[in-house]
Amino acid sequence: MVPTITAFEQSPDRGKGLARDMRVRWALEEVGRPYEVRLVSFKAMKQPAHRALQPFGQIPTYEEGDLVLFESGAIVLHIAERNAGLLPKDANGRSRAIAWMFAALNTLEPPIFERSLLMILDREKPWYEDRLHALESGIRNRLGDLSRRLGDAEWLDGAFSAGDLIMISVLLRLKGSSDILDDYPNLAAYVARGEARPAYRRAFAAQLAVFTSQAMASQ
Ligand SMILES: N[C@@H](CCC(=O)N[C@@H](CS)C(=O)NCC(=O)O)C(=O)O
Repeated sequence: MVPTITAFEQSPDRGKGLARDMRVRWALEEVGRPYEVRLVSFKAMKQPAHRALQPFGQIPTYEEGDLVLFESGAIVLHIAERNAGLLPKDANGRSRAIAWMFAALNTLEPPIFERSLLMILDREKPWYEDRLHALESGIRNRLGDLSRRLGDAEWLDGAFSAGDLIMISVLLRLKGSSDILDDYPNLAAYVARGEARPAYRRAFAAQLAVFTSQAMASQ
């Protein structure tokens, strides 16, 4: 059965990989599963029909037969559990890969995402610079720890896994809006390795195509 995911009809970054359908597309590409995409407007996202799929009125969602899922991490975990290629075969290795998914979503993504929101919404506030500084110093602490753990390894724990997929997806948000990652060369190289994967490139192209085709249609 071909799953259907939802994505932004109008994305703030115009399909440059930051919206969270990207990580779901990437996971599906990694395991070789075709998928369909239903684009939703900001207005439609907040209507009851979409909230039945995603209680918070957000994207992405995932529908496959009777199953409806929300939360990008849960969706990627589902894909990784049902298809070969994103989780190690041994039980302990699987648990460790899942721990890295949680680390990315719980420990890294909150301050990184809050920094992005701050830069969009609060630039004019008198406390903007102080808050930015506090967030960036917290982010740098986390990146330092992550960088020391990764060392010169290719991926976080053995072969590429769903843990790397989510971690790289989260770190990518820093790339477009700062040069923070450049201070951690092994993390910058780690992110670049993720972006170079054919599955990532296919997913990125598919997300971007939504917006390039809209631009062409409006000409
Ligand atoms: N924790 C959720 C976050 C989902 C989320 O924030 N989605 C954003 C797009 S990346 C969204 O729909 N934003 C519009 C809104 O919140 O109104 C997940 O990982 O799926």
